[in-house]
Amino acid sequence: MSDRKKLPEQKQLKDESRRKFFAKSALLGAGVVAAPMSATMFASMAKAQAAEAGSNSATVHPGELDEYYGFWSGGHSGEVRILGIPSMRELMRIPVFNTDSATGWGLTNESKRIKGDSAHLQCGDSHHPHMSMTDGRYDGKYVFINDKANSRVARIRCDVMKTDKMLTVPNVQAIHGLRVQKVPYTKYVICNGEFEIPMNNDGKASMDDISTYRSLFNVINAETMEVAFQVMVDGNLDNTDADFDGKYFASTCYNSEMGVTLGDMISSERDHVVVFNLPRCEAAIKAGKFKTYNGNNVPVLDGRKGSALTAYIPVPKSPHGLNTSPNGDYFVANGKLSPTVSVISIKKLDDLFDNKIKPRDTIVAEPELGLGPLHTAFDNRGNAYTTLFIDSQIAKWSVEDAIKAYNGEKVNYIRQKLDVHYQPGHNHTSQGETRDADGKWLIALCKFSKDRFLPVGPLRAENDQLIDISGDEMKLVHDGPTFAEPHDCIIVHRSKVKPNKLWERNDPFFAETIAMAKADGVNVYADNKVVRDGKKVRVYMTSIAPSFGMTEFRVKLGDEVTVVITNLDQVEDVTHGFCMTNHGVQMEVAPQATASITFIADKPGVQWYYCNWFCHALHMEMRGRMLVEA
Ligand code: CUK
Ligand code: CUA
Repeated sequence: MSDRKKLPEQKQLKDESRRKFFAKSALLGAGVVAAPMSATMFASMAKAQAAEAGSNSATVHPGELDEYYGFWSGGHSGEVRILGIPSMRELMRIPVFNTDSATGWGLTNESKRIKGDSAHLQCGDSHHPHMSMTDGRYDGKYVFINDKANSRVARIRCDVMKTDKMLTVPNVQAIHGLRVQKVPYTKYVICNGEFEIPMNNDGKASMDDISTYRSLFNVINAETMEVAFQVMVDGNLDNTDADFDGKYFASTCYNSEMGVTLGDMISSERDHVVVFNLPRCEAAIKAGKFKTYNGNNVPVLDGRKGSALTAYIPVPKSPHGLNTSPNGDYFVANGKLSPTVSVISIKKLDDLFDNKIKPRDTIVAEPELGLGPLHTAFDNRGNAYTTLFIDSQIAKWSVEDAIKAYNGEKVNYIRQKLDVHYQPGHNHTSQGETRDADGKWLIALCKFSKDRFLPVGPLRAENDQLIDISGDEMKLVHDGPTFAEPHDCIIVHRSKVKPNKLWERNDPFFAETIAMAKADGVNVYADNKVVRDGKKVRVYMTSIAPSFGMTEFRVKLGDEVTVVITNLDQVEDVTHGFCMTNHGVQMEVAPQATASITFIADKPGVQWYYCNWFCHALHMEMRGRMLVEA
């Protein structure tokens, strides 16, 4: 990962025009109307440069809306972020596996219920946000995200943009690659268990005999968010994607040796892509041909080499990304340690599963693109865009020409290589994982920003670069600093997403809290009431800008207090908050929502609570007292 000697393309361009400008101003003579002249000239220079940037405009003027929603993984921050594309403005953060101070995610009772058995975990590592689809097109319903750190999968409801389901996947460690079934609809979310472990992993089975370690492919029901079944494989899995026929899933495997040290993991020359035959897997489950492990009842199919449920296609060692072309013809496995990507013809998989051809016969191209190919994205004109991690470039190449070259024709399949800054991991094109790939924008998620932004200490931002791919040439148009760590993102046309403006009063998100109120004889929409139940106190109050329905309530020292707030405001964007000072209690209460939080009243005397989401000119005055009797 050496520094680039050559200046990046865009920088060269800027420096050149700057040099020309300085030459001109030198001719005009120093000091003569220098200030107004330079301002004007800089402005016209900027305009000229913007005009060079293809037919797409990345400029979104103040007050204008973006054409696309971007859903970004927040990496080891554990969250998901929403960006506007092409402006790259960050619009929202959706806390998922993390604990969030502003919204109270991980603190409120509603969020703890959703986090379920993992509610005590405060961290996560989100990698792959992907939206549910119907007939291979985004349907705007859910975004799914994996947690590599704690082997979880979560679902975000796109009508409210909140996490509504979370699942800890059993029998595996580290859920990594995640995608959705594209056709006929997202019945299943598919994801890879990355780290291999003994089956069972109870500390009684041998931990020294590495040959007993296994990793599993996981198929999760997208509606119930329960594991439908798992498939045991040889090797450990990395990334995955689905076809456009509702038949095959494919995963890359980077450690077919099943080594536990780096040296072991990269010893053999070839690893493989595992293809899963969904109809056969579903039939095997129906026929009861599965086992269970670790004392749970999740059905596990045996898909190791030789199984009729899977096919193993050898590819150069340590492949990483796995991407389906939007025309549904190919799975592309990205080489990582090999400068190549392997193009698998999905049409040939039927023959492979019927043993009519050999696994390598499904490979129709293996173009050499450059050093460290990690992920590939597609436009709607037959081009693929592959990140080259080591070369710090995006390689644009023609899939059909790569196939011709593989068949011995003398063609150059490389269309262009563009410098990015620096070391890109994932990339993604606008709607490029769906039938609606439109070939307008490409995002390169660069792992290092180095000299691209003002230095901010030893820890640096990463760099999400926006690239205009609408013309014949890729043009870099924007540098976007981001915090840890966008592994992956999707770009969804705004017509696909229809978020609510207010909460619906019957939303399941807080239904259990409403049920608790009912049992207490409280109508949360009208009543302000304190209910005592032994040492437990439930405080129900309404909020309407700029006041809480209750300006004081009394409890006893040591009581367990649950505060339930219902926001009666019906005005868009008037969110209230609730913070009990000195108690680590803070939460969001959006318009028409009910939210609750539980804590111990462990400090005697007057304890002020206040609204911490700015809601009114008298927002500072929106507060009240908890009176704690010792
Ligand atoms: S992985 Cu991060 S660069 Cu988790 Cu999709 Cu490839
Ligand atoms: Cu209510 Cu601020």
